[in-house]
Amino acid sequence: MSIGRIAAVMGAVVLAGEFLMARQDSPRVIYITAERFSFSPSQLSLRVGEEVEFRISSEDTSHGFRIAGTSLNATIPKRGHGELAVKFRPDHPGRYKFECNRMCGAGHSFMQGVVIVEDPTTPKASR
Ligand SMILES: [Cu+2]
Repeated sequence: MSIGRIAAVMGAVVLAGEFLMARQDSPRVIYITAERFSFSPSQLSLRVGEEVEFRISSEDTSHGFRIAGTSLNATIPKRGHGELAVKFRPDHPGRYKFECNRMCGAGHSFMQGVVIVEDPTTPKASR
């Protein structure tokens, strides 16, 4: 098999992968639990351009969910009153802090986490 032939086969495999990803009609769902005074999980890994849906429920009172540096700023209903469902698609790689933005008690200011957004096209060695 010539080098050119191998490259053509690899290209076809990459295209097939992108086609499959584009065909997914529903975004990846990430479930998060909010509870005085933490989110679980508190560290989320996303890829640039990947749309996800956060489904966040509270174990106690109403909380907030705000991702710094983005327009995402929403309220998580209190336990037994359903869940917050919001879609999110990060445009840029980076570390985005998220936090509760509703005063929920003494430890409110500790209620935070981080979304780590990576660009899958950037080789790890160059970062
Ligand atoms: Cu709070």
